[in-house]
Formats: sequence, structure tokens, C-alpha cells
Amino acid sequence: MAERPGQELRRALENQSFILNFQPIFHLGTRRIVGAEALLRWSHPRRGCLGPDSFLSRAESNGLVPALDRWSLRAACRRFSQWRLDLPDIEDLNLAVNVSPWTLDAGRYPQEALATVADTGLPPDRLVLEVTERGRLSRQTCDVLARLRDEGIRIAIDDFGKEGSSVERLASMPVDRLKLDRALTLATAAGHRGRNVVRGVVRLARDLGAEVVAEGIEHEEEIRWLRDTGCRLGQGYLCGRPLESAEFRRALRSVGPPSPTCPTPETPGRNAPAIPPDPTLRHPAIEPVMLEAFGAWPAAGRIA
Ligand code: G
Ligand code: MN
Repeated sequence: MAERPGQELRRALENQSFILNFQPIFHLGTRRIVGAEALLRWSHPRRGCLGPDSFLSRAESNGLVPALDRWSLRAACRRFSQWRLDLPDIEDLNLAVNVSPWTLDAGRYPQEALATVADTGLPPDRLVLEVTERGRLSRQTCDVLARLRDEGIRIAIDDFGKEGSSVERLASMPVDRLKLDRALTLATAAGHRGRNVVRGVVRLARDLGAEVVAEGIEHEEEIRWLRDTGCRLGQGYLCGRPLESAEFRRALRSVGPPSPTCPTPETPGRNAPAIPPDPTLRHPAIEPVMLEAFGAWPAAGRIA
């Protein structure tokens, strides 16, 4: 008999069939890694490794998103804390974990998340929670985020610029990081209008004291333009593909201590004033660092 929708997912959670991949986030000026995003994958017995696009809507309609998010947070924090113990040079790196608004609204989320962070030994200010708005961040959800932020956890708006993200919300909800949706990164190649929009969003984020991460970077020209426009951080296949955790751990071993000529980006504090001009702009101290270790394409490379 065919399984009811949702049952297979529930069983996969019980059988520990989910895994995390990790994708590096880079400083676009220095090309040093500044952190990683944990990405959920379903290791499916017949269909192979599945990304969230293939199961999230099923998880949503079966009320399983909070369970998946809780699993991701715990697994990611545990793994990252272990790496921090093993590799002293990665102390400054941040771990980004995705969380859905449904999860934030579910019962005792802030207490649970704080307990997870405490149990796994990750300093709260090393954790960034990435929230996608999808047009439904309620007052209650914003309160939960504010509570977590009060405890030191950093908050990112994911896929900013895509459907459902609200500029008005930024007036009332403090955020530490805006992640520019891949569509905006692509818009940098689409002529003046696209570039003006992205320039405006980067400016807006900087005026709010939030750092900006451009998602989905696949071309060297995007890195150059974004960096010169004041977007300091980036993520994408060109900088480093998502790697399985053992591979990511191996790549992390190539992260040496920051060199004195190569500043790591400072983290904007809460209520930080507008960020002063980035000294690495235009004259970046490019270190031919760990890009290759993270499976990135060569500096002049292009995705075919
Ligand atoms: O919504 P969110 O930004 O969390 O989604 C990240 C997803 O985007 C991951 O599943 C990851 O595999 C994928 N991804 C990461 N880098 C790139 C990229 O450069 N191009 C494309 N098309 N997808 C990417
Ligand atoms: Mn994300």
C-alpha cells in the first residue's frame, strides 16, 4: 500500500535520513571565509540526495517544518562546535542555519533554540538564523526574533528582494544581515536598472548597520561589481559549492589565522551606525586562499 503523504518524511526524520551540507560564505574583498551556511538535504534511499525544494512544500502541508528545523539547528550547532574545538583558527567563523517562520511561531521556539545553543557549546554570537519572509512574519514572529537577538543570536533575512520581502518591516525589526536573493545578484549583469536596484539595497542595508551577503555568485564579474559597490560578503558556486560535512571539515583545515594585512570583516554591533567605507574596496588584498579547498572555480573561471 502506498504511504500517505508526509508519512515517508516522518519516517525519514525518525531514521535519521537527513544530512547537512555546508556552503562557505566569503569576504569578497579579502576572499577569506567568514562562515558557512548549513543546508538541509534528504538522503533518499531511491532518489538520492534531495534539496529542500523537493520536500519543503510536503513538509509544510504536513506540519513537519518545525521538526526539520529543530533537527537542522541541533545537528549544525553540534557539528560546528566540534569543528571549533578541533580547529582553533576557525574561532571567528559564523554558522548560518535556516529557520522557517512556521517554526518561530511554534510554541516554545526561543527557549528550545537557546537550549540547543547552550547544550552544544556554540557561543550565541557565532550563530546566524536565516529567516525567509514569505510575506508572513507576524508581530509574534518578530518578537521571537527580537528575543533571540537579545540573547546574542544574529538574525538574517534570507532571499531578500524576492517575493514577499518587506522593506517596511526593516523599519521596525532590527536585523544583522540581509542576504540578497540570487535574482538580485543576477540583476547586476542586467544593465543600469538592475545595478541601481542592487546598489540601493546595499546602501539601505549598510545604513541600517546590517551586513550584506550576495547569494548565488557564479561569475567573477559579479564578485568585482558587488565588492566595489559595498557588498562585502558573498556565497555561491563560484566561491564554494555546498559540501558534505566531512569534505567541508577537510577544507576548513586550510583556513589559517587571519594575516595582519588581511582584515576580517568586523561584525556590525546592534544599533551600529552606518558602516564606514570598506578599506579593502578597490584595492583588495586578494589572498589566493582557500577557494580551491572549498571546491570553488578558479578565480577567472565561469560556470559553463
Ligand atoms: O534559500 P536559500 O538561500 O537558503 O537556498 C540556498 C540554496 O541555494 C541551497 O540549496 C544551495 O544549494 C543553492 N545554491 C547555493 N549557491 C548557489 C549558486 O551559486 N547558484 C545556484 N543556482 N544555487 C545555489
Ligand atoms: Mn539560507
